[in-house]
Amino acid sequence: MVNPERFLADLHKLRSFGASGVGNGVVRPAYSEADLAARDWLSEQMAAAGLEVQMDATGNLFGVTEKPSLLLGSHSDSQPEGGWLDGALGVIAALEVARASREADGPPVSVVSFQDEEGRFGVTTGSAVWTGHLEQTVADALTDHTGVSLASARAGLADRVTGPVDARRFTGFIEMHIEQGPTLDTSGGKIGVVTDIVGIRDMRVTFDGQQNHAGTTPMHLRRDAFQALAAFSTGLSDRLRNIVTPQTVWTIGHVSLHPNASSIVPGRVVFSMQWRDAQTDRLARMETVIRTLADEIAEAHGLTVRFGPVLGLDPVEMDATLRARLEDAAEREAPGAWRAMPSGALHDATNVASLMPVAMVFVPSIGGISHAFEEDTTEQDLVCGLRVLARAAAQR
Ligand code: HGY
Ligand code: MN
Ligand code: MN
Repeated sequence: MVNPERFLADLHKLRSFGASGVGNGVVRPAYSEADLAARDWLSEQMAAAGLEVQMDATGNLFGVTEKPSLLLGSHSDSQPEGGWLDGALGVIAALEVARASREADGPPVSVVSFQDEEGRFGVTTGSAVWTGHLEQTVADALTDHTGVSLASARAGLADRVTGPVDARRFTGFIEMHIEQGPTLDTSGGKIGVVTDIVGIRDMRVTFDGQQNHAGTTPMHLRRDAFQALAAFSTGLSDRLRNIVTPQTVWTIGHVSLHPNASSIVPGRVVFSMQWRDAQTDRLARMETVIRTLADEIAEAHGLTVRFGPVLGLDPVEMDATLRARLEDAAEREAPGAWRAMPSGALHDATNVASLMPVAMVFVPSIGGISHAFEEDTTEQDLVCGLRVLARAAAQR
C-alpha cells in the first residue's frame, strides 16, 4: 500500500531544494547547486528504499532493483522559473511506489530522475543521451543561454558518477506527470491516460545588423536587429496560418538583444525558435516557412541571419499494453473521471519509447498553469494519481 503522507512529505522536501518565488515555486535548473543537492537527497531516499543507486555520466540518477523491473520516474531539474510538481511528481511517486512494493513483497520497481529534461542545454538532454538519441560528445558541446557548456556543467557531478546504466534491465517505463494544460482542470477530470506525445523542434536564430547611435542614425539607414525580430514574429503568424492546426504551437521564449541599451540601435539579436505539432511532416513544413521568412526579413532589413542546429523529438505513441493497465487502474481509482488524451508537453518518455514500452499518466494542473511559480495540483488529485500509478505497476 502506498503511503500518501510519506509521498506528500517527500514531495515537499524535494521542493525545498531551490524553493523560490511565490507559492510553491522552484528554481532548480539542471546541474545547479540546488539540483545536485536534490540528487544527493534522492540518492539517500533510493538507498533507504533498498534500491541500488547509479548515476550515469550525464547525471541521470537511477535507483535499481536486482531483478529486471519496471522503471518509473521523470525528472527533478526545473525551468529557470518552475513549479514544484513538473518532473518532481513523477520522481517522488516512483519512489513511493518502489518503496511500497518492496514493503508488500510486490513486483520490483526501479526509479529514475533524468537530468536536464527542461532543456538548459538541449531538449530532454539526459534521457536523449541515455537512450542514444544524442551522443554524449555532441551534447557536451551544447551551451546554455549564458555560454556555459554541458561538458563544464556536468564536471560538477563527476564524483557521483557510477557508470553507464543498462536499459535492458527494465521491462517498461511509466511516467506520472502533471498535465500542465487546462484539459483535466476545465473538464473536472481526475486522471489523464496519455495516448501520444507531440513532437518538437527547437533552433537558435541570430540576426546580425549594425549597432549604431540611436539619435543620429536615420530610420531608413538602420540595420536594426530588434525591428527584424519584430517583423519576423508578426510575419510568422501570417505565414503559418495555412499549415497549422489549432493544436500546433510556436514560441519565441528567449531573446538576447545586443547590447540592450536605450540609446543604441541594436546590432544583434539571438533568439529561441521553438515549434510543436503531432505530425512530423508538419514540423518539417513549419521549418521551411521559418527559414524562408527569416532569410527574407534579413534581406529586407539589411541583416544577415544564422541558424543553429535544429534539436528535436518526433511525436510518439504510448504502448497499448501499458496504457491499458493505466486505464484499468484509472477506472478503479477514479471511475468515470478519467480520459485518454494527448500530451502537448514533452517528456522523457518520448526518448525512452525507443527502447521499451512506455506509458504516461496525468493529474490535473490547477488553472492549467505550469512552467510558472503558480503551478499546483490538489493533494487529493496528487494522491489519486499515485494510486493509479501504484495499481498499474502492481499488475504482473
Ligand atoms: O517543454 C516541455 O514540454 C517540457 O516540460 N520540458
Ligand atoms: Mn516535466
Ligand atoms: Mn517542464
